[in-house]
Amino acid sequence: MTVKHMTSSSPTQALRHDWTRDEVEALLALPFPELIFRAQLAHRQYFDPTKVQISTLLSIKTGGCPEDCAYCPQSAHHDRDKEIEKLLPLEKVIADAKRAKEAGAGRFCMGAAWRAPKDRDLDPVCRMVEEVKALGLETCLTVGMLTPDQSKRLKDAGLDYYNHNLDTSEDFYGKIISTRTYQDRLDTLANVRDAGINVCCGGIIGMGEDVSDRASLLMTLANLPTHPESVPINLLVRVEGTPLADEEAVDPVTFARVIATARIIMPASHVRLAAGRENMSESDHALCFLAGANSIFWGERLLTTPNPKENSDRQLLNLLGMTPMMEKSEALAAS
Ligand code: SAM
Ligand code: DTB
Ligand code: SF4
Repeated sequence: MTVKHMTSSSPTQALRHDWTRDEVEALLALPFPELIFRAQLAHRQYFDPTKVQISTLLSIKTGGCPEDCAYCPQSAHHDRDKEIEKLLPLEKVIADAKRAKEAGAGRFCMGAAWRAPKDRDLDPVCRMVEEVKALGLETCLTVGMLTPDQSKRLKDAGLDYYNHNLDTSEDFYGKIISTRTYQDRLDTLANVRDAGINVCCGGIIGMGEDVSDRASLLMTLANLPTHPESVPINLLVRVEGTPLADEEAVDPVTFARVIATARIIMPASHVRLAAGRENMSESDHALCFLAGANSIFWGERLLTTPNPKENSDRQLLNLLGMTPMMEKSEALAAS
């Protein structure tokens, strides 16, 4: 039996880019049932709420990164005895992408532990993008800061999405990263957007930020000239050896509030329940989907840390009566 999802009865609202921090903070603080109701109305204006976009990650260059991001297991600044890997060979990337496609992924996201690629690094990366695209997968890349020219080269290679997170509020940023500025991040996002590549940009919850930092991050994302097409909301993976290893855990309702608020203020974007799913129960996941998340990473590894196995994600989607969104056209009217 096919069940058509109920759409919202109100007409689609225009996308807003003038949110204030107070407005976003007020959404985050709504009584939970009211917040979830509003998020569901927003979700149904643009998407089938039973569909989930599926991406798979591959770390194409792991470890030894010169940046000092306090959350990241790949930073060379943290005292971690981890092996540094060189850029993966093209054949390995193609084999992994084929496997991801067979497992049901629609998008393949390649990440490198670089501050910014050198121009010569981009030659092999462009080949990877071309070959993954030729398999019929959407391509996504996250390799650090990009110049306008580098962004254009990647667009010409067939890159569909570029992931570059703002991670937190501008005020809190300096407590987490000292080797680059918030403006550096915004500049790369503008270069990527100007090159005609879709933007994937979000942040991390659970780094010791307060509720006004969360509001400020979400406000900045929604007030970009165009909403990011994908908004990954990561729950901090507390990795031993990183400065944030002992941060306090965030409760599932607080996390779902962030997802619901992102859904309300960026209703046409894919909101991804990104890192941090490994320790979430089925009901925690359900809460996030009810709050408007409609994208996940699929496959047993994120970049360096574990993610739920495909089989347990299949069981989860079956339990919830949800199915993978295979076609871009399945987003009803995403901008
Ligand atoms: N080096 C590039 C950069 O920083 O843009 C690309 C790779 S970086 C690992 C991609 C993103 O992963 C970061 O922006 C951050 O949001 C997320 N991330 C890294 N470590 C994380 C952790 N321990 N928990 C949650 N998210 C994390
Ligand atoms: C994003 O927002 N989350 C992904 C992806 N974009 C590149 C990365 C999560 C990394 C988690 C820590 C790790 O596995 O190393
Ligand atoms: Fe490097 Fe990216 Fe990790 Fe920061 S988040 S240390 S830039 S790999």
